[in-house]
Amino acid sequence: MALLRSAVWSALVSHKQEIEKLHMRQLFQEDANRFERLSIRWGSLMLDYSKNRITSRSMELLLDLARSVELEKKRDEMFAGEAINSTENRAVLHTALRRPSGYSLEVDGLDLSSEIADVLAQMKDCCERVISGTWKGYTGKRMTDVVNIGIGGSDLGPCMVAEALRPFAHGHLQVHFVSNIDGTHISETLKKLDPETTLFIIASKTFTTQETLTNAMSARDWFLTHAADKSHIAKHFVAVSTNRSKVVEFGIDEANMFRFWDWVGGRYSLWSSIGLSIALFLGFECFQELLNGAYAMDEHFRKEPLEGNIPVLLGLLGVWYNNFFDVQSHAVIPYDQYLHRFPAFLQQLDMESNGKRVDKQGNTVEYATGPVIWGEPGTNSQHAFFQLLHQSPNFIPADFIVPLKSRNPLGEHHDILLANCFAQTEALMKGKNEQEVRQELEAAGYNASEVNTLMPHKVFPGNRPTNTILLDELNPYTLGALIAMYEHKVFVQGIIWGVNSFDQWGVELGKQLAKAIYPEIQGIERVSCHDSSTNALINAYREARMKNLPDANPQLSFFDEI
Ligand code: G6Q
Repeated sequence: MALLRSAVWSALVSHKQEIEKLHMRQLFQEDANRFERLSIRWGSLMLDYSKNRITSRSMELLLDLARSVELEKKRDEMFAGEAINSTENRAVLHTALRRPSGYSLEVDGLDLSSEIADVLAQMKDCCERVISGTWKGYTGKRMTDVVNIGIGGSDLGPCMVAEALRPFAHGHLQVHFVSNIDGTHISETLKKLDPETTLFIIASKTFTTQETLTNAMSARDWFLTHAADKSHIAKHFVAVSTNRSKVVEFGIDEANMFRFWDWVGGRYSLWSSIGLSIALFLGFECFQELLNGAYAMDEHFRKEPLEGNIPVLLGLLGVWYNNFFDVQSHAVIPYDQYLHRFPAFLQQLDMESNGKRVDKQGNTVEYATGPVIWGEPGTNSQHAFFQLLHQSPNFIPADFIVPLKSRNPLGEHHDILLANCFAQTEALMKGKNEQEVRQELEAAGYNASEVNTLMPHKVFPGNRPTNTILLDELNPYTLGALIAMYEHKVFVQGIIWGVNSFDQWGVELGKQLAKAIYPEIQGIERVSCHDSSTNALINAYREARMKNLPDANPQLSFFDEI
């Protein structure tokens, strides 16, 4: 592999061996300006990356690595609309969705700026009518609830943003997200709703996704059992899709379809009309602010020299640990309850983008292409898995995301929250050595034998890297910037690893096999055509199903026909 054989890669391998034993404690002691050197203030966001296992030389080499793969050229190709999604022969232009209109860029013969502006105007109009109550349901009542039915990229982004920005909601509408094919998800959601005042958004780029269409059909059935007349669907169902004919086939009025385009990847689509649920819940102005924040980060990513470029630095630090320290996971810990879905959103963004086993040319890669992303809000996570972050044999880098201002300034809560956050990054960096543990135990009155027994358990190795991302506050603008920051970080890493970050063939096989198994589950014959494990599992369910649903008949469902 060219990357592994490159001079800069070898230099990084040697450099890692040289600095492996260096402790960050020592690096901080030796350099009073370490924070100044290794932090960036960018508007209302600050990145502190000083608590990483790096020296100036590490950063020089990592930046050389970025240059060696022509990162800047490839970044510009993405912004210019080149078909960088090579396996699907598509441009990757989620950045165009947040760019102020008036630019000139054509894709597939369409003028992007005016296309996007048209859809934004349609979204704005819809928001105004629904929020003001001029959009009426079939009995003349205003809408009180919006249900977004979608999955993956058509769910995770909007759901995460709606949760994160809940304090900005105008309060005239509640929003709900249904994604799981498990009937529990839609059933429990519908229990809370009144069909006369509920607006469903069927959000599906392809409009062929089994889970979404099944949930949409169930929502439509539920609606029609109350509304009776199919003509009422037009007042209660809208669609967000690239597939006009399937939307119409489903029975949704074409006027209620919000389009988007092939050059918007699912996990990058919250900026498109897939964000309609966000705009309805928060108001169109907030949605526009989200776009503005993301655009500002796009501009930073596009124009800032690499050494001061936040997504570039974050991407390189990830590569440093993933490829040179063989670290296989990365934690994301938001110190903000409103960001509780952020790690789940990032899991898809990062792992679906770069979890690839071949490079763009189809060659098997011989290096890791991305860690497992996981996390939970602080401080809950401190009482759950931080034990492993502090004392497991292998270290796990972590991002701490921290709004300085609380939306709920209640007593001492925010001070305590932030004290915990800063204490954790300090503890992870410094650790507690044998001498410190010994002194502490002796001071507490333990005898020599007790000290020796307890000591190994109480030592913290430290030297565990973290990035801290401070936001002045969490608002639509800063959230937009934060999401775009991670999108570009993922892009940077994809370029270094040489993979296509914008396809997702890995999700296909399971879907194909599910289509094959589905009729077998409903059949009357025992299944014997798979491996013994799969046969046994299918048959166990078939038998349970026959007992639980004796009247169930094999039936064709909507998605068999598509
Ligand atoms: C995202 C993926 C995937 C996709 C869902 C939903 O990048 O492509 O998560 O968003 O499978 O697809 P539809 O929007 O087509 O229903």
